[in-house]
Amino acid sequence: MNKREFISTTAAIGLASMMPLFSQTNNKFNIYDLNNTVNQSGEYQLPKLDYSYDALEPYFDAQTMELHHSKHHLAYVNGLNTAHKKIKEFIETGDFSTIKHWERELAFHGGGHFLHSIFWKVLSKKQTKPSKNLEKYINNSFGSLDNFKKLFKAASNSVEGSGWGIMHYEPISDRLIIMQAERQGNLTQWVTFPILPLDVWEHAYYLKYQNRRAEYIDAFFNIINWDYVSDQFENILKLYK
Ligand code: MN3
Repeated sequence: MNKREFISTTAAIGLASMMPLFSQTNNKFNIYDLNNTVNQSGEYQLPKLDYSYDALEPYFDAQTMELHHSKHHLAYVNGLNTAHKKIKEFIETGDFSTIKHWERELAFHGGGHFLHSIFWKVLSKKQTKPSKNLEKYINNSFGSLDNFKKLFKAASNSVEGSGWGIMHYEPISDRLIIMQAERQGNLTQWVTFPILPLDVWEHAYYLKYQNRRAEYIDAFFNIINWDYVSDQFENILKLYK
């Protein structure tokens, strides 16, 4: 009996408690190239990086990259799996008394897992440029690539406490916007696609840049993987055009 048959059989004979913790996924989500963030049995997993920890030196140092990926990101993956497990238990027991806490955990660790997964992808030392179409959107939305950098830097640099600066595509207005996200998601809005996230938590830069977040942001501009950003932007546009 394969897994799918097992699920339908157990459901059919009413053994809901025997259902696997995570439902199987199709892994057909093409945007962001993030299929390696969930395994075949539906559990979240730490994605492998497309490059070595020292690949972004001297902009992002190897020690920070290793800690950031193998410790910090892994903690979000584990936290997200735990939150799913707990919420599944609530469904089974009917006791939702601590749901508020675990919904916060779900959002916090889920935000952490997916933003970091995209963050690793938007980094490269290949000296790439935005595609023609993305450049057109950047120009229409901000005036120029230079203006984009000014706004992105100001927004990222002024995030209060831990969080992110993120360029999003907003389908409703068909333009790009830049938003801050406190922690892993506060201050965001819905129905937008993050296409260029920058982690501005201290753990992302403190070893090398200490309190000089602005220098860290400048370093980031040197290693943006515009090929990836452009490709994912095109994938998102295809959903709407
Ligand atoms: Mn981080």
